Amino acid sequence: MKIAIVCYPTFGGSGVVATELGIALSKRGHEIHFVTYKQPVRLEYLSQSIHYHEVLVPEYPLFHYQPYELALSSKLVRVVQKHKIDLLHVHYAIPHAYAGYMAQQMLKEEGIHLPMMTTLHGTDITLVGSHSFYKPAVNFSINNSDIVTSVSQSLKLDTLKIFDIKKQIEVVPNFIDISNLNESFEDCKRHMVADEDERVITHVSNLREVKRLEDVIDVFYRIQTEIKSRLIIVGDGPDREKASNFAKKLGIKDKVLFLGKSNEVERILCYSDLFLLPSAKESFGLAALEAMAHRVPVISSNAGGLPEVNIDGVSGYLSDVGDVESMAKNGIKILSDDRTLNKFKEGARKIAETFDVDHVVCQYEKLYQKMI
Ligand code: GMT
Repeated sequence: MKIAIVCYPTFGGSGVVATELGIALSKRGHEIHFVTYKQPVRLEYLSQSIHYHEVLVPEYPLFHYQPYELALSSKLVRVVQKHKIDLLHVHYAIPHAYAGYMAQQMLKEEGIHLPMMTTLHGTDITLVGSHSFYKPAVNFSINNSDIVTSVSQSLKLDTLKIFDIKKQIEVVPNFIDISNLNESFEDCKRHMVADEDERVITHVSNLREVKRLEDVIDVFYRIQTEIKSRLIIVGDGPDREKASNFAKKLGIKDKVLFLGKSNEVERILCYSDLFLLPSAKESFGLAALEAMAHRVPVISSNAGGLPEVNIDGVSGYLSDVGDVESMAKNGIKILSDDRTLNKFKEGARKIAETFDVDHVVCQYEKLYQKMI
């Protein structure tokens, strides 16, 4: 099949999933066309079966806001016509499903039918999409997609609760390509961040309010009073400074390392002993799954789809949002001796294997078949 994929090309989970899906589909013989404003960060190689089409939005003095949706839908029309695309798969409803619908309508005028699948990722529903500024347009574009998928059962229920949805929503979970993990670093350079006798605790996100960065710092603060450890924070975002100030206030600034945005997450996970994800909302928690695939147990909140990914007592532990005391207690339990830590490391990997790409990509392929 010839598939056009629209996504955000940044470090966010929805863009990562869309990119990994495109790569996996290309390996299975499909021709993939990414249509977005920048080459996706995880898309390292272009080839005969993976193409990238850049959406350009020229500046014009009249525009206070550049009309990205217009440029995207026009680009989609051209890509579909030129490459004889069979179907469109948009990731993150805003504004992709809306632009996809417009492209569909324009192509229809020319007698071209372009089926569209919309995958809901989380904040497009629970945070941004539910705002009255966007809600009618999001509701409309979900109802006008040929197939709608969500990345967890919890997100499906949230969507049905928040919007007036007249369509069936299929749950297709996020995935990880276990066979393609980079696990055999000769030297993952652990010594550059921690001493031999310290545990390494990691958090990876875009450091936004929803990730509850202060809880990350607080949980770490409590753990390090009992277990010699260090906190590595990967990613960048608006809450970085606040979190750094909080670490300073607690007197642990020298034990917390902010690494910023990184393409080396796998190398960092290779020496991590524990992953923290205390989010207020999390439709799935791809960052947690990536940690688990690298045998890193997860201490998370029980928000949204996290209980579908992080299995309490096996791959880590779940606590109520904001219950830093319970999170710290569970972290200490996991880190206190090597035997327990290794048991959780294996548990994390076992659960991650159930989300392997091979179990998931075929679900998308079946839905594509149904759609065309
Ligand atoms: O939350 C983020 O950091 C980014 C956001 C995105 O849209 O890229 O992530 C959402 O989609 C991911 C991929 O499906 C999920 O793993 C995240 O849980 C989800 N984030 C939220 O629901 C807050």
